[in-house]
Amino acid sequence: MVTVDARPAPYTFDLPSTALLVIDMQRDFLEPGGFGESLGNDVGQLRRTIAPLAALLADARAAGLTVIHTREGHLPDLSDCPPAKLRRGAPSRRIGDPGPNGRILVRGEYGHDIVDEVAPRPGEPVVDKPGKGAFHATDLDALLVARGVRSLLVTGVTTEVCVHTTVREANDRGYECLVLADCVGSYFPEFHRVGLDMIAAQGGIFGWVADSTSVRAALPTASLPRSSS
Ligand code: C5J
Repeated sequence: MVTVDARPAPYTFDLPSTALLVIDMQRDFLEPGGFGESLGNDVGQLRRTIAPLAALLADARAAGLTVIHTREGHLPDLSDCPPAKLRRGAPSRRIGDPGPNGRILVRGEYGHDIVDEVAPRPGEPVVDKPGKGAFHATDLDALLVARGVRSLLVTGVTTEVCVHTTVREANDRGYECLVLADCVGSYFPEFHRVGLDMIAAQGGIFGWVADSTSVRAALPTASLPRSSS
C-alpha cells in the first residue's frame, strides 16, 4: 500500500487496483483554434498542467500503473451530440464547424486528439465520450471493473467541468478519487481553486486532493526523493 499527503486526509492506494485517469488533454481544449477558444477562453491557462502531467505519466508508466485517457467529442454526423449542447451559447465556432485543427470537437479530427506531450502509449485505453462525465455513455466502468481498479488518480481538463463531473460520477460508483491539483486545470483560476476545495470539503465529500509530487515521491519507481509516508 502507498500513502500520500492529501486533503482532507492522507490517501492510501495500492498499485494493482489503481488507475491514472487522464481526462480530455485534447488540442480542442489546450490549443488555439479549438472548442475551448471558440467559447472565448484563454487556452494558455490550461498549459501549466502539461509538464507535471508528463512527469507523472512517466513515473506511473514505470511503476506499471494502469493509465486510461479520455477524449470529449462527437461522431462526424453529430448524432451523439444533444441539440441542447450543439446550440448552447454563442461560440465563434460551434461543435462540428470547420476550424484550423479540423471540425470542432469531432472524433478523428486533429483537434480532437490528445496533445503530443501526454499522448497515449500503445496499450493504454482511450475512452471517447460524448458528455462531460467519463462514465456517461462509455465503457469506462466496465474497463475499470475488468482491471480490478478501485482507486483513481484523476488528472486533465477542465477542473470544474469534465474533471468534476467524472469525479462525481466515480464517487457514486464507489471509486476513491485522488485529484492531482497541479495536473488539472481550468480557464478560470477561481473555478479551479474552488472546484478543488469542493472535492475535499466536508471530509472529502467527493474525494481527495494532492499535488502530483506527493504521488510521484511515493511510487516505487520514484524519480523524486521518496516521501517519509
Ligand atoms: C469542457 C471539458 N470544458 N473537458 N470540457 O467543455 O472540461
